[in-house]
Amino acid sequence: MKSISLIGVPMDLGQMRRGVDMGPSAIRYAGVVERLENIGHTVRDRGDVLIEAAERVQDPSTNLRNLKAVAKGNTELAITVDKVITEGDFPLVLGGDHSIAMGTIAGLARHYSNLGIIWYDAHGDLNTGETSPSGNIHGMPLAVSLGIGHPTLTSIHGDSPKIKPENIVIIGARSLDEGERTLIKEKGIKVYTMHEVDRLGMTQVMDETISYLKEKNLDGVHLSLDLDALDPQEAPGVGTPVPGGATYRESHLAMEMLEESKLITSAEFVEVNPILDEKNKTAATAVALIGSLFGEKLL
Ligand code: B3U
Ligand code: MN
Ligand code: MN
Repeated sequence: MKSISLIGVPMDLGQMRRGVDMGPSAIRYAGVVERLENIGHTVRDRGDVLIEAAERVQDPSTNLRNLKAVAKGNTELAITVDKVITEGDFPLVLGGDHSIAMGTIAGLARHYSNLGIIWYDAHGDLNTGETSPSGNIHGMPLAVSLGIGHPTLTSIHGDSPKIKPENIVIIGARSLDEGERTLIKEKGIKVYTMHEVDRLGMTQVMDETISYLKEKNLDGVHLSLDLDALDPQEAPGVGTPVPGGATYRESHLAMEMLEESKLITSAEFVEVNPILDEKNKTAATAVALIGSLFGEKLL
C-alpha cells in the first residue's frame, strides 16, 4: 500500500472559463480520500496551493495570459511536489487547469532525471506563445516541460528541459493545432490519437505504451490526466470539450493496466470544472479513475 499526499491546485488562470479553480473541492467532495483509504492506502491531504487572483492588467510584452500569476502558482506547486517526494510520499495533484502540469513536472524533475510522461488528453498542450491560438497557458505545459516556450515558464523550479520528448506518450488526442503537429513530428513524440484508440483498442494502446516506456530505463513515470480526454457525455464538466473521446470504460481499463504495470510514480487529474458539470459527474469520474489507478478491485 502507498502513502499518498494529496495536493489541491485551485488554478483557473491558464484559460478563460472560471470555475475550474473549484476542481479540487469537487474531487474531495466526490470522496477521493475515502476511496483511497478503502483500498488500504494512507492519505495525507496537504490542502491547496495558494493561487493569486487573475491579473487585472495584462503584461503588454506577451500574449500569454496571467503569465506572472501562473508562474508563481506553479512555483509554489513545484516546491510542494518536491517536498512530498523528499518525504517519501506519492504525489497526487488535483487541478485546476492543465497549466499546473508545469509545476508538478518541475517538482518531479528534481528527483527523476529520466522521467516518463503519459499525457491522457484530447489536446497536445504543446503550444507556445507563437503557435497558441488562444494565449491560454493550459495549452502549453507539455511544450514548457520540454524547454520550449516563455523563459518565465521554462525556468520554473530549476533548469530546463525537465523531460525528454522520447519519454512522452500522448493518449486520446483529437484536437491538435498546426504548431503542435509540427512539434510532434520534429521531436518524434509518440501519440495515440482517438484514431489509434478506435483502430487498435485501448488494450493494445496501453500494452504498447507500457512496453514503450519500459524500454526507456525510466526512473519514474508521471500520469497527467486531463478529464477532457474522456467523451463530453461522460465528462461534461470541462472547459474545452471535444466530441469523440475515450469512454468511461476505456479510461478505467487504461488506469487498471497502469496499476498492473507498477510504472506510475506520480499523477495529476485536471480540468474538472464543477460550474460546467452535471451533478458533480466529472469529479465523480475522476475519483472512480483514481480508484482504478490505485488498485481498486471488484473481487
Ligand atoms: N489547443 C488549444 C485549445 C486547448 C488546449 N488545451 C485545452 N484547450 N484544454 C489552445 O488554446 O492551446
Ligand atoms: Mn490538457
Ligand atoms: Mn485537454
